[in-house]
Amino acid sequence: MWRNFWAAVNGVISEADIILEVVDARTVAKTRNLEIEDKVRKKEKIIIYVMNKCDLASKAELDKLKKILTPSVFISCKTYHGINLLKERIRIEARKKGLTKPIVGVLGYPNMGKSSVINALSGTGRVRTSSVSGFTRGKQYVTTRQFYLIDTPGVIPYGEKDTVKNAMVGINTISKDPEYDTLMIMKEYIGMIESHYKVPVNENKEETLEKIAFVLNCVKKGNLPDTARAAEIILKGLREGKIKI
Ligand SMILES: Nc1nc2c(ncn2[C@@H]2O[C@H](COP(=O)(O)OP(=O)(O)OP(=O)(O)O)[C@@H](O)[C@H]2O)c(=O)[nH]1
Ligand SMILES: [Mg+2]
Repeated sequence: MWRNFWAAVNGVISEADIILEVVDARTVAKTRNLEIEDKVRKKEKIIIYVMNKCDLASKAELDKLKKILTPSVFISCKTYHGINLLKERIRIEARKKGLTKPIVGVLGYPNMGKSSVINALSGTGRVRTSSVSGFTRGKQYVTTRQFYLIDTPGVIPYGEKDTVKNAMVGINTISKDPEYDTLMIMKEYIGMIESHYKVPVNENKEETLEKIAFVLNCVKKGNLPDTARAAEIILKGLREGKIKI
């Protein structure tokens, strides 16, 4: 993990010609980082918004976003949707600056798919990916015929503690308190988890979690609901897109 987040981010921005900000297409507003965007602009570098995991997002939402953020490319590293468009977009932006082989830095929160984007762009499994957030530990350089790519560890800026966001999109895959995180998500996104498990929405979220535990067959001795285990399953379902955001 980078010790000094901003020093590291600044370093990559200085080094690169183009920055790909990788965000989760399901929750773009929550997974983009305005401070990073501001720094990229101040250094007069080019930013391309890369909405990844669009295989998990709703098309109507994506169409709306397309108009707001430019230049943006919607991709899926799972289905390879949009990868050629992304390559083309990088080439177009590079040409505007007179560059033939640009240095492309990839930034974003943990678990957004930065390393997967590098692999998709290079056409090889050059860097390792993982469903555990905070997997990439240091900067990694990958050279392809067209680009110099820099993979970076996704880091949450110090002080940012949006539990709901972090748990829901897997920015933080190792939750310190899965039950608490799940209850908070249920409070913020009324009905999202309930409708997936076909249980009624109830003011009392603890009761709902108990019901879901039974649905999931998470039961402890004495036929008691194992809400901690149920919460872990729910958070995993959200991260992996099984539960629709
Ligand atoms: N469904 C889906 N999953 C994806 C996609 N891209 C990446 N993933 C998954 O998301 C997880 C994180 O991917 P990584 O590429 O390791 O993410 P990262 O941003 O490099 O993560 P850190 O190195 O931890 O910061 C992995 O389990 C990937 O398989 C995508 O387009 N769709
Ligand atoms: Mg990575």
